[in-house]
Amino acid sequence: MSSIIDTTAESIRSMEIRGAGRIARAGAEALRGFAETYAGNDLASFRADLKAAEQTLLASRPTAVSLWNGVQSSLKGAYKTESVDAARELILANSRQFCKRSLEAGDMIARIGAKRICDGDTVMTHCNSSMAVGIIEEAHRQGKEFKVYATESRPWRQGIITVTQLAEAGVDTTLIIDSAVRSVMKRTDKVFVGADTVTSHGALINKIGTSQLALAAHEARVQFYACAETYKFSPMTLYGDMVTIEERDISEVVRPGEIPASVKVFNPVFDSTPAAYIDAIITEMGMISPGSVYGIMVEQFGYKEE
Ligand code: RUB
Repeated sequence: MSSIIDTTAESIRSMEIRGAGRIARAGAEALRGFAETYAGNDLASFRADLKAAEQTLLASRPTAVSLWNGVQSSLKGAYKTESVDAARELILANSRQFCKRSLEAGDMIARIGAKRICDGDTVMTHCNSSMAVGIIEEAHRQGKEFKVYATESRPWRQGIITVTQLAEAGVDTTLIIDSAVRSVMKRTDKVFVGADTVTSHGALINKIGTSQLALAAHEARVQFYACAETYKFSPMTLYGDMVTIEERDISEVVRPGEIPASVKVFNPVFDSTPAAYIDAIITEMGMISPGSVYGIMVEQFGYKEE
């Protein structure tokens, strides 16, 4: 196996590379590296090695469909070429195009979402989403005056990354612990969170605890926005597939010997927020309702029972 594939898969698995957009681009870039450095000329061997690379990358983290879409976009047509060179050229072009579109989508989402932040607002965000942070930074760049509450996001504490990024950008930022969400929601106007996957019926799969923010926002009549490039829409959910919720090792939650050996630890790292709790999804195609995800998916992917 190509070392770039193994190294990237391991970096994604260990969360050295994390966040749904970043892992998608990392998957695409790894396939580019694989294609660029592939030495042989035998088409059958190339296809077998490419399949193994694809599977290694896809197995690295199970929940974010962005990774699947990044990998599949990069491989489009690559198993059907008549030579290794043709496949290589195709993968390089596909991968570059995916990464470019991914970054452009992020810029567009920042511009669209920033319009939703007004002077005097108090905004809440969860975990560390480059889309949500991008929107907040853009609104700040535009000179709007508002403040942000960011959750710690146990156990990985990605909230520390968020507050650092926002503070460096000059945003008025307050860190809160996850269990303060309902209490602080009373002084919040808008919530912006990222997405790992959006299903065909408009449910949002994102960092564990997102559904609690949504529930508290709903109770407090606070607007709740999911920020997602459309490559986070899951075509598999059109065909009825469930999204796999990743469970990670208990060592991320407790130290060895900290609790009695008989106690079990359950560590799911994503949860599902029903469409009914989402005011809008901010995409590069504009602000859409969760109910319109199905139509966009059918347009993008077509409907074909597999
Ligand atoms: C990160 C997380 C983010 C989404 C979107 O989880 O849930 O909200 O991935 O991120 P983890 P982005 O830290 O486990 O990867 O907007 O950057 O794509």
